[in-house]
Order: sequence, then C-alpha cells, then structure tokens
Amino acid sequence: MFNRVLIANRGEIALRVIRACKELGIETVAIFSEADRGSRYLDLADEAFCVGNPRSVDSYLRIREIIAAAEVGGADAIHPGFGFLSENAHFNEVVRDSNITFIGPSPEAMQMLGDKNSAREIAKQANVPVVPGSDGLIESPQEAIATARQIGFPVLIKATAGGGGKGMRVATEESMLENALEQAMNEAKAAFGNPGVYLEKYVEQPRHVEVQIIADKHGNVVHLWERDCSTQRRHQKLIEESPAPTLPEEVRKAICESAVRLVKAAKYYNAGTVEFIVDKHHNFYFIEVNARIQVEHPVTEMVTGIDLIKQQIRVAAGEKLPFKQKDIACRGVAIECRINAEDGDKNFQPCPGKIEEMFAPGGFGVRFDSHAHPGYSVPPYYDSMIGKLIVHQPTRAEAIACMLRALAELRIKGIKTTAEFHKKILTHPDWIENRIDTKWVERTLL
Ligand code: MV4
Repeated sequence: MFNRVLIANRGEIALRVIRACKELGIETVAIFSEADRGSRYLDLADEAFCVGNPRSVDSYLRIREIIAAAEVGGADAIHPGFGFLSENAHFNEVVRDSNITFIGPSPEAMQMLGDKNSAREIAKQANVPVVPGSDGLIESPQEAIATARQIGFPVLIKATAGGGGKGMRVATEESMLENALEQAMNEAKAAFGNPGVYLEKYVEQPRHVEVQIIADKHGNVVHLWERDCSTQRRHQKLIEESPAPTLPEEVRKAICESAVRLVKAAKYYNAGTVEFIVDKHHNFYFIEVNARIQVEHPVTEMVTGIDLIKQQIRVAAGEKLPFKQKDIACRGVAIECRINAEDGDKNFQPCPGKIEEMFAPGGFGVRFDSHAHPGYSVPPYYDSMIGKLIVHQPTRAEAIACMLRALAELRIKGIKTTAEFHKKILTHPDWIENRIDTKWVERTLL
C-alpha cells in the first residue's frame, strides 16, 4: 500500500480523498493555489504545497509544479480527483515516468477511451449497443449524407475529442448537414486540436443512465449498479440517484453487464463510469466512458455500502478486488443534490463570496460532503460546487421526503446556492412520477 498520496485537486473532492487516505493509514499531501491558501480543509492534510496563482492554468493544471510537489513531499501516488488533470493522458504518463503511481487507469486505456470514436469501436467489439451511426470518423460530406440517409434524421455530429456535451451539433434535415459538419469540424479543431467527428442518430428525450464499475490490475471487473443522472441543465448535473427509477429489472441487468464487457475489452483498471442514453422504449445505447471517479459516486456508495475512493486506492496499489459480483447488493434508494454557489433565479449565475453563517444537515440517512464552513470564502475561479447533499432511505418516496427535510435544514447565509432550486424539482409531480428526460429542467423550470 502507498505511504503518502498527493491529491492533485481542491475543495470537496480533495477533502473526500484525504478522509479515505486517513482511514487507510496513508499520509496525504495537498496542493493549493493562492486563491485557496488558508482553506481549512488543507489543515487535514499532513503537508500542503502552493502550486501557483488563482487561475487553474496557473495552478491545478501545472503538471511540472504538481510533480515537483509530489517529489518534495515524498508522495508515492497521485490521486487526480475529477476535473482538472483527472482525464489528461499526458499527465498520467508524466506521473508514471516520474515513478509515481497514478490512481487511475493506464495512460493507454485513458487515451483510447478519451477518444469517443475509438471508445465506440471498443463498445461494438464488446457487443455493447451503440447508437446507429457512422462507421468510424466522417471523411467527407458525401459520407455524412450517405450515413444520415441510411439512419434517418435528425442526426447528431459529435467530436471524437469532445465529451460531456462539448462539440455536438444536431442536423434535423439533409440541407443542414454539410454546413453543420463543417462547423462541427472547425469547432472541434479549435476547441480540442482534433477535427475528427462521427455521426449518430439523434435519440430524442433520452434518460441518462450510467453504470459504476471498478476493475483491478488482475483482470477482475465488477459493476456497482447504475445511477440516473437525467436531472441536469446544460450538461451540468443537478441531481443523481441510484438505482435508476424507471429501468425494468432485465434491462438493468443487461445495461450493467454491457458496461462490464466494455471495461474488460478496454483492459481498463480503476473505478470508472460507462454512460448510456436510454430511450422511452428502454433501448439503451453506449455514449462514453468517464475514466475517473465522478462527483456523484456517493449515491453508489450508499446503496452498495462500498467506499469507492478507498477501493480505488487499493486497486491502484495492485490489490485484488475483495468482492465478487454476487456480493454486491443494491439496498434502498440514494439521491444526491449538488449544492452550488449559484443563483437558481438568475440563470444559475455563479455567486462566489463569503459564507457568513452555515448549518449542515444531518440525522438518519443524511450525508453532507463539503469543504465549506462558516467564514469560508468561495473563490470565483473554479467550479461553483460547494457541497453534495446525499440521502439514503429504504424507498424513493422516503428518500425524497428525507432530502426535502435535509434541504430545509441546510442554512447557508452570505451567498446564493442551488438548494432552493432543488426543492422546486423534488416537489414537482413530473419528477416524483418519473416523467422526465435530459431536457426536462430547461423545458419545465427555466
Ligand atoms: C446523445 C443524445 C442524443 N442522441 N447522443 C450529451 C453529453 C454526452 N455525454 C452525450 N450527450 C448526448 N448524446 C445521441 N445519439 C443526447 C445527449 C444529451 C445528453 C446526454 C446525457 C445527459 C444529458 C444530455 C443532455 C443533452 C443531450
């Protein structure tokens, strides 16, 4: 096992990883930017290094500075958290070349799955359903037209270097296609340095279902069931829950088994997520793989009773998974609300600033993962998530009631948060009765 882990991240997830390390008896090295200097969670680490100025490019994205902190701090492993460098295959490789263990997949697996077209090819080989579309990258407008005629409109042009909704373009009819293709390729080249695009049939009103997996370095792969993340706005998830409330049992089994097949085919190790979209007939299609731990991992932890961060660290250290698929139960229902420093009444505009007063909810079945505290100043430079409120209850109805109770207890004074917006969602009949899709928030509440 590792002696000392450097956490190449900040905020809530840095705190979450420090906690897991402490329980494993591992020392921790934190990094911080000038904007996070003095943040109280840094005190929980054994050592902390400043890696630069407030803007991410000047601190949390500085590979050389982070490696130097790991070397000076004597870290034998680096946990990347999510965001920042967590899915940067070059960073992953530099860490390996510095004889430090990256707590994540191999750079090769990360590279392969980070390219959405090659991930799609692996899915096909593994007999995992993909959305009908082009056979590989689009080489010409003629090819795009031929493919679109075959699968029918509307179609979606996706950047192979994109992901998470970046670099997508819909074409609803043939006359739009050539322009859309050119724009998509130019955008992809400018944003990602890679103009490659592929085509898919546009699936209307899908739900977003993702399967949590964990794989060790000995070829063992298990799934930890699925999460529904359909409640989102502009590709920013607001609420996640497990299990997915609308999946028939046989579909659920098939989607989870598909995720395991894909991960095995990619020779992937680490925790990871396989994303699918599910149409109204419960057909599911592979979309992409997230080769990192995700924000919403706690809902899976609650229903399975497995600490994903501890397990992720153990597999990175070469340990075998201590459980088999049949040992992984899914008990009850867990829901997570992301608490962001944003104004839900003003187009989710970020609201950085000082938290004057704060009371964190608690009680039976309630978990609040947050680095925020009274007197903490939310800096304006980073993602505005300041906490995650997670509940776990026997049934979905009880989980909703528990979340509303916990949201009412949560008090944050001095800045606006998304807590009020969550109350609107959780009391809406469409949400309660599962009549939603990935565009529901925008259609109904904005
Ligand atoms: C799609 C789709 C419809 N049809 N692909 C958006 C993020 C990226 N992971 C893939 N995304 C989508 N791909 C086809 N062929 C709709 C979306 C999509 C979406 C997916 C998951 C969660 C939220 C979403 C919001 C809008 C669109």
